Amino acid sequence: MDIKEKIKQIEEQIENTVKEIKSSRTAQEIKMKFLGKSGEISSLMKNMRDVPPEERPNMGKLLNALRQWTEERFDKLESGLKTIELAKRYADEKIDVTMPGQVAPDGAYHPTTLVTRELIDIFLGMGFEIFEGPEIENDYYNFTALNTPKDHPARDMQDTFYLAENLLLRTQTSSGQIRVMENKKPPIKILSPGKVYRSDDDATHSPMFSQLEMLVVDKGLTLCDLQGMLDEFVKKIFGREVKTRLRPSYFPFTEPSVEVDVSCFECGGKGCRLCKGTGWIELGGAGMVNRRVLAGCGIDPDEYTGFAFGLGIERIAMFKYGINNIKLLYEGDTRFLKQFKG
Ligand code: FA5
Repeated sequence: MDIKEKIKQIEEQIENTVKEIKSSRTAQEIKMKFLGKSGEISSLMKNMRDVPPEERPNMGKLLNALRQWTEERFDKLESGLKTIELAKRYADEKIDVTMPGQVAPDGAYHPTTLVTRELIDIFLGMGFEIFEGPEIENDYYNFTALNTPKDHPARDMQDTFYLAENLLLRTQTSSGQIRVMENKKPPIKILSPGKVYRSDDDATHSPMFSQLEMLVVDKGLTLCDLQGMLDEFVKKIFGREVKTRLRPSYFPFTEPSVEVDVSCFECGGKGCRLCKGTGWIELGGAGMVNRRVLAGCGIDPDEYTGFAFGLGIERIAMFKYGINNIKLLYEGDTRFLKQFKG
């Protein structure tokens, strides 16, 4: 076929194709079909080799003109389509700033989080450091090192979830005491908050709950130091008029051991429903760290003494906010939770 005729045919083909193109992207793709390396115009150019030398200059001119025309034709089309596309995008994304916005509901901190933060804040103010131990513990840290070897009757005080023979869900944050004392020499002043697990389930007991452990080890500490610190802590969290009382108790890892009570902040100690008529509310367990526990961690019990205290965080949240069933703290019911918006 005559080259001029071929060029004309390509031009017509381009004009027909261009009419069908609706997007700048297609325009770009089709342009490459004509002008790309294996495009139609490029293959015509390659055929120049077979043209007699005297016709080459003229033919070269014609083909260059075709290439330039094609390029311009597509560029014009593409830029026209881009303008239309941009205008459409602007129209689609147009925002009426005078429309009322969609307000996302505000979240609120969970009461357990609020109380945990408040407790931590108080102790940090007294110079404590935070230590977080693992929730999956081995038998040694949760029991044996806490002077509760296998077959010790005190193991029955807590119903344990075992994962394997030596692996369990920790029943108390006291396991953190050992992990700290093994790695740090006195003076020690740590606070260890976290989740603990026991096979317990009623209105005031949950299988998963949170504890806060406090441990101080130094030279010359006595039960009076423990009482002084608890007094200060209780006044900060419940108010200056609230009193503290220590009652004899038993924990294998403390000697002597005490139960810490506070005077009922609802009735001031006269007796009411909250304190079940006793005038006192139980906060948690405490005591002087047992000599055997200190020695087992490589701390000389003749040189150092220590005291520890462990409380249930949900229990404090229940007292503080008047919550009568611990389950409410785990159900995630927003009607309950939004009442704690700070
Ligand atoms: C202990 O767990 C000791 N490790 C505390 C301790 C620490 C003693 C340091 C001495 C020195 P106890 O089992 O009493 O003690 O638990 C402490 C607190 O956890 C309780 O006073 C109670 O507030 C809370 N608690 C216990 N079981 C549950 C439960 N199932 N659900 C919610 N709170 C619980």
